[in-house]
Amino acid sequence: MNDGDGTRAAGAQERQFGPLGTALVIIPTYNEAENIKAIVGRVRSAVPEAHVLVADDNSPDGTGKLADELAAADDQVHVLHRKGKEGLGAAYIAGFRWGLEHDYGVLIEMDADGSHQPEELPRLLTALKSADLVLGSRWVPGGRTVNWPKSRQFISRGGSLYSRLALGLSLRDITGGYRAFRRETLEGLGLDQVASQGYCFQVDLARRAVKAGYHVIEVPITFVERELGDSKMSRDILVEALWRVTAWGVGERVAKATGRDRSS
Ligand SMILES: Nc1nc2c(ncn2[C@@H]2O[C@H](COP(=O)(O)OP(=O)(O)OP(=O)(O)O)[C@@H](O)[C@H]2O)c(=O)[nH]1
Ligand SMILES: [Mg+2]
Repeated sequence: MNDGDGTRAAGAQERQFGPLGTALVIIPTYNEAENIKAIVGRVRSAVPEAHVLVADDNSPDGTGKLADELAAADDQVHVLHRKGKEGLGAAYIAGFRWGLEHDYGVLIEMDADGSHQPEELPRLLTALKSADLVLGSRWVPGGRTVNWPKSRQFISRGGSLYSRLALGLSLRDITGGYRAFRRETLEGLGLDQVASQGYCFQVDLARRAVKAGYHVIEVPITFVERELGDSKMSRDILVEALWRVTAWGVGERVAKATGRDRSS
């Protein structure tokens, strides 16, 4: 479905959706000392009713301590300290579990580096009123990237295209990490089985959501290249994503051909 403003939906059904509860914006961090204060401040201004959870993997640059200072000054800011660097997916899964335990109704993924603009959060939340999962999308009409090198655009578009074809999905931005979930969606997906590394984590969550019949909407976003701090993207993360997506795609085709459904 494409409603004309770039918003696209997969798994669309005419359904009634319940009210959204309080939102928790989960921000995973590894060495984001230069960014953490600004991003938390921007989230608090953009959606004052939402809470923030910083999920820090014991960053050597002291991001966790800075987050503690923000939390001490604001009841709506929380920090999850993890032992060491275990990857973005593991940090999100821990953050999701924390949010579900603390009864939040909406769980949001957002990077710390400013690539995901907090000012776009109200649009994601509005879309979630009639969806199970909203993906912020660079690759639907109206979506765009700012200052992103051509090489990264190529990898991102290529990765989404390859995932779309391999997995038979209609989504445009499958690797993106600016997303809003209803709590029921995460509960229904079963976090135990989600692949936890790098971009695979995002692809796995999206494909599981579509496969489970959830109503997934893509909303255009403007993705801004980070200005401060270092990227944690690596060749290993890309290679892992490539082979895993291929394995999932082959697995699904084999399952279809043999009439068996294997959902992992
Ligand atoms: N807790 C935790 N956070 C991480 C880890 N790896 C990355 N992050 C965070 O995840 C978010 C995305 O990481 P980035 O390095 O910006 O990755 P990217 O956006 O794909 O790459 P760039 O476009 O180069 O910025 C940032 O907030 C990181 O600090 C990790 O192992 N643990
Ligand atoms: Mg980034």
